Amino acid sequence: MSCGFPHNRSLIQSTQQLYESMVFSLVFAEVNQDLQRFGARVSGEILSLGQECEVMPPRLQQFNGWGQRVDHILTCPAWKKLKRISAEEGLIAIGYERKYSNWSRVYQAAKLFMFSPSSGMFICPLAMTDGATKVLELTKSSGPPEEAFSHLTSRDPKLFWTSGQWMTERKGGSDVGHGTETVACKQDDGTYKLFGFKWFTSATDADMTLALARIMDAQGSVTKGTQGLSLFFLKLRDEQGQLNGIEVQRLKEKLGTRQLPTAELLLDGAQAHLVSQEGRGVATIANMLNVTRIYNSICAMGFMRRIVVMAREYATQRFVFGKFIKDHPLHTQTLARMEVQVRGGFLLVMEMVRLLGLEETNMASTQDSHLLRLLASVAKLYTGKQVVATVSEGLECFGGQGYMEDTNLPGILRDSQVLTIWEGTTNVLALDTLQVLAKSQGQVMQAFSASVQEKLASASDRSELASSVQCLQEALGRLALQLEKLLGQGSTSMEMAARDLAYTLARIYIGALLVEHAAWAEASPSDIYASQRWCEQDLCPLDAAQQAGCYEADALCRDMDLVYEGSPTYKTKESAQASQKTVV
Ligand code: MFK
Repeated sequence: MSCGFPHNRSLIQSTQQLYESMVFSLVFAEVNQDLQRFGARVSGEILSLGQECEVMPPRLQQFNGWGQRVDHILTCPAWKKLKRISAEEGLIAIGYERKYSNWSRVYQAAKLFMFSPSSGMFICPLAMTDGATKVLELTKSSGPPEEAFSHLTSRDPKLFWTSGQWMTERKGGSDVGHGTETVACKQDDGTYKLFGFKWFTSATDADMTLALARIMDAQGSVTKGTQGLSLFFLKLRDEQGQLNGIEVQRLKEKLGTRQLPTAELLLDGAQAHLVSQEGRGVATIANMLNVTRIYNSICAMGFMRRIVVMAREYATQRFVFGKFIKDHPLHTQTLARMEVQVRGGFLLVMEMVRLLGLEETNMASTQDSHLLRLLASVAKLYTGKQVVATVSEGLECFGGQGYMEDTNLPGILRDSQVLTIWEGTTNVLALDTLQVLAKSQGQVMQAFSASVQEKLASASDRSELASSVQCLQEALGRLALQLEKLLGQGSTSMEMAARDLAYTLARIYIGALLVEHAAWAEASPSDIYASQRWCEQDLCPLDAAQQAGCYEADALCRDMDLVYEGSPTYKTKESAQASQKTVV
């Protein structure tokens, strides 16, 4: 009996693995067919609709011919068609129908990855729609929010709704706990009326939105800070098309994403429904943020893949200095470096989506859940930075043509720039990463290390990957050492290290994913090479900066002096403080 048990267990395990791989093959075959069909639609119909949106940006018609305030946001036919296509293709529905169980999110992300760089930024309303759907699914609110769920997940273009996400106010969009001034007044029927000013609302042609506000008590008081915020659902228009106590003040003039109607809104008694517990608005909308951050990363990878493919094909046609530019070694090296970034970032994004799928089908382990929370922030900040660098490099690959509007290339750079900003800037997300690590008291870091080690173990018998595995293991060791050191250095040092820490996590995790992928039986020699090239870079920038003394106590003072040398404002403040001290 005692020797039979392990034997039976391994038999059960291998039967289970066989079953899982059969299920996976069936899912893949079915999904792949749809992706092939969708690819043709993206490169034809969707691409030309996206381009039409770029040249026909939205307009605001504030008054009708009789001087009445109407605040109509006028979008072009192509924008409306993209909404219909999103419903038909199930771009949101796939994630919630869960026909392919935990793989549904991967399937959905693959379609979004294909759709996003051609979609004229329609990916933005989809991001917020998916995030809102997630919140409504989790909060299980009854009444209008419950009805909204079926619209958001509909495949019927006539029924399909998009959602907004209203967080940003005049004081900004990062510190919403202190910046939110919108108040909610309870009505006798249990609904609320919202009053306030939303400074940056994306895709304001949406059907509904989720918005943060402070509930005002009978004495007219509100609770300050994050714990005073609650989350509300509201429809933008009533059945007759009249705005719901909302005035559109103006559309924003933006560097990019001009296809999107982004507006400043005055809420003047907008009817709304509470969907979070009172005072739990931020924690509840965080579920939406995690989804929109994943979309942000998908969008970044979509743009990166698009520019690399375009630059690669151009290199086979552009003839200069006696040969095609593909035959110039330096140019090929430049493209190869970009290609490594795209392959690595893509694996990171898909891994995150795989984890999301597991979590939503109750198949995630604790390690998976910790990783998902960590990676959503790390991937957003890392891919947001990478896309700007890669697209900028990509434009350069076209020489002067990359700078010409009629090539449609500059628009990619403009649209990419927003990916570092919305849904949290790089530094806000770096601090969030720090918070995630600190709050879990080591569990998230443990999950990270264990996952990296598991991935590296899959390459243990591959000699061509040995040096990459070694580099990653060394980097993981240095990361652990530096984290321990930082713990003893205090909170200012920790904060100063946050960005380098997030970059270290990204580089090590992407490296592990590339190695795991390269160790796969069906990997190509280029997959192996890509993992080797990735691991040649500094995988632990945290270590290098710590060694250089960047996080030491006096580093902040020196950074301040360096940055503000010659600043008239800073000087004035300094002397004002000095004179105050003298007076005291
Ligand atoms: C292609 C993609 C297109 C996307 C289009 C979207 C366009 C929309 C444009 C915009 O709306 S831009 C607005 C961008 N603003 C942000 O992204 C917010 C940036 N700020 C943050 O991320 C802050 O960290 C945050 C406001 C979320 C919280 O700061 P606080 O007020 O200091 O709260 P705190 O104490 O950190 O968190 C409150 C609770 O939420 C805590 O839970 P507990 O109360 O239970 O302890 C946190 O653990 C939880 N929480 C915060 N972030 C979370 C989270 N939970 C899960 N996941 C997260 N990411």
